[in-house]
Amino acid sequence: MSNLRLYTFPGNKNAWKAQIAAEYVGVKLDVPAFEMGKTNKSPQFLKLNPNGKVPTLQTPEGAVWESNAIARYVARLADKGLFGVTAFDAALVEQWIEFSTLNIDAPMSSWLYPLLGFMDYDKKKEEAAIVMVKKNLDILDEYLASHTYLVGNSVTLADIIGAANLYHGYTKLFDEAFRKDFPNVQRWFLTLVNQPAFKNVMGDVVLAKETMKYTPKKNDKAAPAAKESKPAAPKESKPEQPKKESKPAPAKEAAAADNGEEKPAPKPKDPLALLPPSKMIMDSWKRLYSNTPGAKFKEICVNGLWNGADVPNSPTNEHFEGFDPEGYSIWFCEYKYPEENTVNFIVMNKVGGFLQRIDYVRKHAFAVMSILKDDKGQFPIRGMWIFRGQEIPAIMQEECFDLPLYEWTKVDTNDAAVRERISALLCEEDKIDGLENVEVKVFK
Ligand SMILES: N[C@@H](CCC(=O)N[C@@H](CS)C(=O)NCC(=O)O)C(=O)O
Repeated sequence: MSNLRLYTFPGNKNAWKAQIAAEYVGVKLDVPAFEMGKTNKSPQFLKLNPNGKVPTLQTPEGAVWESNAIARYVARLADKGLFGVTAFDAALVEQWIEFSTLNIDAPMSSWLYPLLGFMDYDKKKEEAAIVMVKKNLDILDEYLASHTYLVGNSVTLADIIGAANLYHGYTKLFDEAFRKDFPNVQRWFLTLVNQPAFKNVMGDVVLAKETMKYTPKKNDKAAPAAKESKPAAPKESKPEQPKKESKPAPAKEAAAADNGEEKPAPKPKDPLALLPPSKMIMDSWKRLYSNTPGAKFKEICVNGLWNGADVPNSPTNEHFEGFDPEGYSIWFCEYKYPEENTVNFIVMNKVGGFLQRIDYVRKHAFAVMSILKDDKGQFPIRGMWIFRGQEIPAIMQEECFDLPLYEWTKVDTNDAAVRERISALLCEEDKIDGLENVEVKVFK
């Protein structure tokens, strides 16, 4: 047992910086069990690092976060030359750390993250990022033409951080043709990652066969060709497009209609507000869902969905009237490309991003999205949604580019098996469809 605990998910190149430094200085870093999105958002973790990010190092004196700071701290725990020998060496180590972080890691992240689904893809931004990466690799390549390591004649923290920062480049982005332009950087990188201290942490490094490419999804707004096309219609229904008159009138027209007096354009009408009134109030359902204590969840909330229920702890003694199949519909959804979902926190970000992007439909929708785990190491995403009306709200069909990535099935709410599955999803049961229920995100 060490008195240093490094919080990270496995394979985090930012955590490797400290882990490789620890190999050189002969220090042990414990890596506790960690679940992205859970461990790092817990109150205990946020006391260590209010950013909720990893890596974070817990030491007897307190916590350190930011991977370079953690690596510097670890590298100073014993003098093994990781900052060189002289003050000038130490300055060069810092120089190359800054260069690698700001001039290589930053543009490389702008290139890579959209390909991994962390950010929206933009071809122009990708091109600009590649230009920056190449420009800075040129500088590094020229320097390494006459230097074995970045500073002095042995490995320093600059090499450790530099190589960690290039890991995703060499394994995902730089194909053979790209690598050929930077022979000295490649020689230096391969020398480092084949050192036992690096290998113990990083494992075998396999160079990219081809450059990871952006694969536009059908109707993805980032894909230029898909811009004009509409999302695919859900499986069992043809959703209505919003009526023309629901679009805002241009400001000029509105002003003209008012005898030349300037007037702001009218707000677009909400087509769902025009539906016949329903006894079921979406907000009331959400309060029932949120206020029901866990121990009584099935009895009060799930049962209440079908039969109505008093909302627990309601200061106004609110009663939820129960599901109204005429005013509302329930849908199951399933992500169509589970083979993409192999890293759990990326999948969680994918679902979290989807739900954040549809804030505009909150009044009319409720969802429980489960991230499951199958025996192929994939994370299927399946969920249940309640929508006002009989269709997926038209605004969502127009605006939401996540929608066509899922198969949508409107369900028969009188079917006992359907109700059973809705109950399992709402209750966040350990197994959904026989698969482990790893994480649940709720839209409410
Ligand atoms: N500049 C930071 C970056 C830390 C960071 O962004 N960590 C990501 C994982 S690579 C994270 O913990 N994200 C979780 C979140 O943002 O909720 C460092 O080098 O440590």
